[in-house]
Amino acid sequence: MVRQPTPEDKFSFGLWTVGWTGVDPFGSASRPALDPWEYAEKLAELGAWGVTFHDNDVFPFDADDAAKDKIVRRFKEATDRAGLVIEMVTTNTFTHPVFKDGGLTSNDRNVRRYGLRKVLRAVDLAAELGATTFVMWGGREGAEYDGSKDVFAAMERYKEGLDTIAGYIKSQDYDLRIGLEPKPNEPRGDIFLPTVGHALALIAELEHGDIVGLNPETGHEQMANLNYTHALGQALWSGKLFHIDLNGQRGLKYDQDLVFGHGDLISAFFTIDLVENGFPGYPDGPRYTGPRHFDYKPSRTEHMDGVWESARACMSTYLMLAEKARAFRADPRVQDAMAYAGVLDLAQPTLAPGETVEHLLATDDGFDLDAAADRDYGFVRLQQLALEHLIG
Ligand SMILES: [Mn+2]
Repeated sequence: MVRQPTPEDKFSFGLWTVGWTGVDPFGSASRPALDPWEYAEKLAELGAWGVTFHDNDVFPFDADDAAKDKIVRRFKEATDRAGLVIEMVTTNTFTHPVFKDGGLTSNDRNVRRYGLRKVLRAVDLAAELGATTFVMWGGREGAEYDGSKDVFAAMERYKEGLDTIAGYIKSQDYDLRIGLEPKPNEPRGDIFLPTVGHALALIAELEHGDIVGLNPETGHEQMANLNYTHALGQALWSGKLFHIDLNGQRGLKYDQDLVFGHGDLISAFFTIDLVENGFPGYPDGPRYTGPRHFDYKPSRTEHMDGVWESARACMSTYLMLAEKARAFRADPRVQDAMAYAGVLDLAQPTLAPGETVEHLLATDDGFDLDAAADRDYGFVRLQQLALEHLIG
């Protein structure tokens, strides 16, 4: 039996996750909508540490300043009372039809200016509520038709928008970093920044890229048939893993947003192994220490009881996998298998300290080509040991 989650576990949930009423492109709501503070209070009761939200998860798109202030104050009081941290805030630049061609990269300049104002106001709100991450998921930044978008211009505008927002954060002295959330498609046919790699490449071109990093989501990478754990690994290596969105996805289909672990379980195991235990060859290497944030949707077949059950399931799956990943690393058979496989040897630089290319070219190290070609790696045994720990 797995232990109860506590705030020390740093679990957090988007309000839009447990707050999803089941509206999808084919069906209307299958559950009632509660007030934002009701979701927050219940999440705290379940053992969550934090909550996150889009501006319009808390107040309606058309709320005036007075109505906005009132509802935000009430929400903040409820989270304070429940002991919850508002760790991340994000903007909705996808629901309203004005954003049908994007916010920062719409072909319509007036929409881009409007979108930028909406994002900057949400940045103010994030700072005011004490959030330290500002996620930007550009779900409508993209196209269905290649002829409809000048991609060079779109990258220019994306860069301009991000630098404007990051520059504003710096000018206001906010303790806030931006986390870009890549996704390959849905709702647009093709979304800009479809993968973690694309986002890293754009960040490298920014003027204020030092405070822009990533918020990779399990299912978003897996929808592109990519390896989520590798995406986290490369983002960590780049010093850009600012936030994570954990959920479940089963293969190449629509964005399922399943409970964490209800998709590719062995991939989830290695995700948690990386998050909890770090890189095997670098005990002092970069680690992810941020919130364990879930971005999933309780299936629309579930009543409210099932909603809370699914939130519990995300946390309990995480805790079970963390326990199993620790046991995996501590198992002497695993350590032997890792040594046999050469996993730790990869951390050794290929050239000796100070060695020149000329020296490398002048020697053959007495290299035995046939023996090296004949080498066994034993990766299968290592993987089976992981499976034993996972389900044995
Ligand atoms: Mn997400």
